[in-house]
Amino acid sequence: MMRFNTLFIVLFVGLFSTAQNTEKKKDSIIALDEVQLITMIKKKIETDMKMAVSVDEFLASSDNISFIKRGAFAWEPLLNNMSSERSTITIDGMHVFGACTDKMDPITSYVESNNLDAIDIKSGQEGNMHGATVAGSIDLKRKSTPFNLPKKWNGAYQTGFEFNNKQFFNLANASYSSDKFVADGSLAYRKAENYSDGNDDEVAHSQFTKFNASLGLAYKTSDLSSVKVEAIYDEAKDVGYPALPMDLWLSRALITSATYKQLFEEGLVRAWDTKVYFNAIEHYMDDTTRPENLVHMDMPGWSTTYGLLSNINLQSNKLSSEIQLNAYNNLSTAEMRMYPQDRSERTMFAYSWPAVTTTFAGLSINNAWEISDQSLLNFGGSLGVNYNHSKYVEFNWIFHPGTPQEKTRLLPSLHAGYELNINKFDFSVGGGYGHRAPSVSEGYGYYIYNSFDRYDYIGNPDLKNEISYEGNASAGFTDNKLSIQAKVNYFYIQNYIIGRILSLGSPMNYQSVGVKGYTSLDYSTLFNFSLNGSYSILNNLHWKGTLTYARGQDDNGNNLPFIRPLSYQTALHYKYNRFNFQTSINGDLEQINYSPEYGEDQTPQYTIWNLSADYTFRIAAYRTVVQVGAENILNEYYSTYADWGNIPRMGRNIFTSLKFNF
Ligand SMILES: [Cu+2]
Repeated sequence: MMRFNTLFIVLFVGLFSTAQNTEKKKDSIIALDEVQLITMIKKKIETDMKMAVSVDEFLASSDNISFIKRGAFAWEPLLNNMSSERSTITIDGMHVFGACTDKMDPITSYVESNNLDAIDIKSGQEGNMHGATVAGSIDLKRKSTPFNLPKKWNGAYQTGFEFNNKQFFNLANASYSSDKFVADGSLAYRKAENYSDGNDDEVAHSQFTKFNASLGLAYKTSDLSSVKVEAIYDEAKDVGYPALPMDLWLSRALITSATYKQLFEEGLVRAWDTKVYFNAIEHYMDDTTRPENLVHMDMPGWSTTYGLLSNINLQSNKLSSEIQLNAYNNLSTAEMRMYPQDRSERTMFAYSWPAVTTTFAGLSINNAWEISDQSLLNFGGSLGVNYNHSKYVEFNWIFHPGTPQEKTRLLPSLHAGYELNINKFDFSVGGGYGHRAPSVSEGYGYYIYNSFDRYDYIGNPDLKNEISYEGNASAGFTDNKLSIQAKVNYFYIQNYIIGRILSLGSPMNYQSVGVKGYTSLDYSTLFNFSLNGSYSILNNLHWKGTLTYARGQDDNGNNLPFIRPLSYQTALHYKYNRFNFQTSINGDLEQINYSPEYGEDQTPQYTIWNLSADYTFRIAAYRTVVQVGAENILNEYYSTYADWGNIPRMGRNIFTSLKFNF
């Protein structure tokens, strides 16, 4: 993969030619990139507690996201308490698929907080815009500087140190904006050593190193049109996964795209965006750092995706619509090579992903109809065709003799929701229906070792589509001091895909206790509830709180795994002159509804207390913020319901950061 190195140099040169800046005033500009006809929730990529967060830490601040953690790096996001196969995770609508059979590399691990502008999370079938889903969608929105800003150069540099794992990070981003030309670039580097838990014991194999660079160049081809090319290069090296029996030696991603955007001043069609994209990921695991392994396995994986995305925005008097065509082709291959400890001779070779092609094409339509000043109806649907092909089908034939090499599925989706605003109250109610295809592992995986329940997993190409029926509702109250909002959703998922013990076959990994095959349960149900409140106690003193509860059960009334117990967060924010002080307490109650059948044990309750302070000042013309804080101040020893193998979380962590805005 020589092209990675060339690209790296191009990015580097590109960035250093754009390294000085002035302050950003984006709000006053009406620009090409600001046209968004269907409203989106936009958030700044920082949390109340911490201004220098990782993408994972930022996502964690959303109340419908939880995480499976296999260490300190690359957490697997769970949307609505469902595993990542059930959501579509995209970068600006582009599909990127991880190359690790053990989920060491969710897509969120290939971006950085300084090349993102926002994360757009949609629950359930409302998230069908980028493809078939059950849980919803997470779209990572990259920074996109508008044309013709009053100040041509903008940027920021952020550095910091976290004491617990000696993490040192440097994040820089810069943009140039002129009448005809825009450039956006970012560089990020993080290096961390092993972290320590609440007993001050070092958690071995929890270090990581990550480098990320991105570049976007846009050119205005006419008053109302532009072209843009973008690239992200990400490299993670020497990443430990304390909860897994192996680590990561190297993971590299190249994510590229070219976009043509046309705006229209009048008429029904207001904007038309077309993007072609390519991304390639390579992933090399390493278990030679673990002396306890008697047999070594190399398990490299590769994932390559080509795609097309075309989006039209339509606007008539009271109705705005978005129509999107998604098409992509992905090839996922993973190998398993086994060696005895002296590595002199290879003893076994298998494809854990037998070169599986997934080709998807789908059309989605979403509409927002303003019925009156108080009420809005959102409705939409999509239809997709999903095609799979397994090149080395003989690996699938071992457990599913004679299964066809190819499989085509139709994936429909429908949703509708009604929103009502009366004075200070708002209400919504909605429903959805949708199918998803099994993932590559669920359909075609071969002996994928799951260290959580210690079974080897076998895919089943003949699995039925998972079918979701969903209902949701919310109610809220907002005035200038108090805001309170309650949300619920309920999913009834037919043909729910999960691993079940197979009587045939013997385990291949020496740690594993048996073989599980992916099968469909008749159905499963999932319920999610959240309550959010905020209150302005004084002008400069604010309170915020969140409570979430979820329940998941299979068709026998048994608990589903990785369902978050009752959890809470409460935070106070105080502003004094140029100082900000924040403190928060968060925790989960005891996990009552755990699932021994799927490898879970009961997790006790925990409470974490955090504190931070920041100060804003100027160094010459540069607005500078310095922050100091501590997470888990009381050094509590804990692990959560979703910590793989009950690995303990980080103990007390003092963090510092400094940010200059140019
Ligand atoms: Cu891996």
